[in-house]
Amino acid sequence: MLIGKPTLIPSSEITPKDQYLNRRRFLRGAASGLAAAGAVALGIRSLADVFSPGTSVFAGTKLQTVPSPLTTTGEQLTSYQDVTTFNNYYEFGVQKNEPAQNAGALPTAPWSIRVDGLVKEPKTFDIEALLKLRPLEERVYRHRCVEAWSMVIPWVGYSLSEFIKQCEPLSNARYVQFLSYYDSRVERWASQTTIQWPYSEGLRMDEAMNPLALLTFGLYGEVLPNQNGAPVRIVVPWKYGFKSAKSIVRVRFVDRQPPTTWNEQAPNEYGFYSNVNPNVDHPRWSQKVERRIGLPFYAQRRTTLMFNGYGDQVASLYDGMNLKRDF
Ligand SMILES: Nc1nc2c(c(=O)[nH]1)N[C@H]1C(S)=C(S)[C@@H](COP(=O)(O)O)O[C@H]1N2
Ligand SMILES: [Mo]
Repeated sequence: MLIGKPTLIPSSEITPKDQYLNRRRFLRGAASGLAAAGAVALGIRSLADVFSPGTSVFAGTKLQTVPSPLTTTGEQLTSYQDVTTFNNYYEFGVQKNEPAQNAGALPTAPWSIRVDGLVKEPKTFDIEALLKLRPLEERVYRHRCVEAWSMVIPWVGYSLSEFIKQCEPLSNARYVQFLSYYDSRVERWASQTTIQWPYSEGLRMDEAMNPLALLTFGLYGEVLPNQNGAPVRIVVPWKYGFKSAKSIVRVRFVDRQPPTTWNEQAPNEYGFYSNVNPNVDHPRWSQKVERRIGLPFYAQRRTTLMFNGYGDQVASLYDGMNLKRDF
C-alpha cells in the first residue's frame, strides 16, 4: 500500500515516508486495511442518490469569482488532479488516495451550518444563503500540511470574518469551534481510527477575524469536490492544514479553548495554535523544509517559511507569545 507518489519523495531532510505514515498509528488494529477494502466493495451510493435533484450546489458547479488582493502570486499552482486526489480526510480513509475514491458518499445537499454557543441567538445558515452572502473571491494560497508537504491552491470563498459578523457572537466569545459532518454509516472508514469524531478545530477569535482566514466553497473556480471538504470548509493559510476543518456543519462560539482533533490525539505533537513554524520541529521530523507536491523530484524542495509566508498579515496576532511553547 503506497501513499501518494512514492517516486516524489526526495532527500532525507524531508519527512521520511515511514515517519509521516506513523501518524496512522492511531489506526485500530491490523485488519483495518481489509475492512476499508471491504467497505469500498460494499458500495458507494450512486451520484443520483448523493445529489438530490434540483440543487445547484454540487461538486464541479462553476462559481462566479472576483480577484482578491489577498491572493498569493508568483508560484506555480498545484494541478487540479493533485489537489483533488492527494488528500487528508480521515473520515473517508487514511491513505491519500482514499478520500477521492470514497467521499462520493458524503450527502452534500441539502446542507446548512448550525451556529450556537455565545451568540445573540442560535441560527442556521443554508449553503445557498452562505454562497450569496458576499462576492466569492479567488484566493491562491500556499497550503502546508504538518506532514511536510505543500501545495498552491486557488480557493474560492470570502473572509470567515464576514460570516462571523452574521453570527453575532457575544463579547465574551473568545474562541470559535468548527465541527465537521460526521455520520458513522456514511463515513465507515472513520472507525479505523481512534479519533473521537466529529472532527473538531478551533481558532482564537482574533485569528478567525483576520481577513486571510477563508470560508471556502470551491477551488479552481468550481464547487469543492467532496474530498476537499464540500460544500463548505475553513482554510487558514498560515497554519498547518489540519486546522482547516472540512465539510462544516456546526460553528460554536465559546469562552475557552475548544478541544481540537489532533491536539487531543497527541498534544505534544500537534499544538492548538499550529502556526507553520520552521523553528519548531515536530517531535518525529523536521519542519524546516517541505516538498511541493506535483513537481519533478529535483524541484520539490522548499524552505518552509514562518507563518507559511503570511507573517506580514498575521505575526502581530502573536505579539508577546512564546511560539515554541504555544506551538
Ligand atoms: N473533517 C476533516 N477535516 C480535515 C481533515 C480530516 O481528516 N477531516 N484533515 C486535515 C488535514 S491534515 C489537511 S492537510 C487538510 C487537507 O485538505 P485538502 O485535502 O483539501 O488538501 O484538511 C484538514 N481538514
Ligand atoms: Mo495535514
